[in-house]
Amino acid sequence: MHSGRAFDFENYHTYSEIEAFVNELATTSPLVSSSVIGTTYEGRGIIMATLSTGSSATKPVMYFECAMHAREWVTPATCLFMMNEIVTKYGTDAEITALLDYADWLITPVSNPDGYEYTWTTDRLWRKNRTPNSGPCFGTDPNRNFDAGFAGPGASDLECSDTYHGPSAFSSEEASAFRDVLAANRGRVVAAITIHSFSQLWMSPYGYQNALPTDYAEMFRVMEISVNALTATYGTVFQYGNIADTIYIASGSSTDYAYMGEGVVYAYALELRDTGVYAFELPPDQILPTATETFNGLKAMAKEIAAK
Ligand code: ING
Ligand code: ZN
Repeated sequence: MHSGRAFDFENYHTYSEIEAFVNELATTSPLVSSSVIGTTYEGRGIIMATLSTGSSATKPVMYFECAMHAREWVTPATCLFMMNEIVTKYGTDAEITALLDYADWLITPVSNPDGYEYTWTTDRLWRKNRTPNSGPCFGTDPNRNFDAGFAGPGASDLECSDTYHGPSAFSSEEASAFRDVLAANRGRVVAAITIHSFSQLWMSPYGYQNALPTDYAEMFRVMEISVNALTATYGTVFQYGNIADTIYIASGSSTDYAYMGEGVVYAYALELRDTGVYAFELPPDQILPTATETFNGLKAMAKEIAAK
């Protein structure tokens, strides 16, 4: 089995470094292939890693995506850490081996590369993508741009707002790429996980309204098990529940779309460390602990799904 590369999780990385890492994994590990799931306004490819034993086109699929919001830097690091763990430990770690034998893991480390690049070059706290609007302000919030209560409460009609929903549902490449990944794997997708920071939350639908989905009991059951595994790692406390009551009402999100549009019951939105001390600028020495505890939560989740 390939031993993986000693990727540096002690520092944050540019989008080109991230692309190079994914491509290197694809070149060196038979478990990994890389693909481009969309092309952004500025022409960047949105790169996705498919981790698969290659044995079946009918296996369950679990989709994970990070950095739909540009400034949430600990999230791409976490997506890359998960890839690295799976590649380096498949075949030796019994839990990881069972989880990759159970499902294909599709991982998009940076859903919004134009915004991510902009946080490196120009504005560290940029959130949206970088599409021009009719006025002077740039950007659509991809996590308000999905066809799930689109343009409802908790999304802004104002182009200058950080939660601008965009001119129409799926107008952004970032949201339509996510939609297309789920559609391409229709019938196989058992989990869709969107990873944000910060606030230490594990959340389920709905975001667009306070009413609870019919599958909420099962969503909650698996959430609780996942959060317990996360917290057991280093004691980091996470709150959990439906999006609307746990953080705020937000319409047009990927999580509601995965559930409402594609019927994915294990549709979760995570908010990683911290609770506001460093906020989006989490010190690099917290990358590894954050990624480790998050992956422990997600492995516990995957194990529960596999056992259903
Ligand atoms: N928080 C998320 C946001 O898009 C969220 C919270 C998650 C809302 C999932 C709706 C659905 O506002 C951050 N930090 O971006
Ligand atoms: Zn976010």
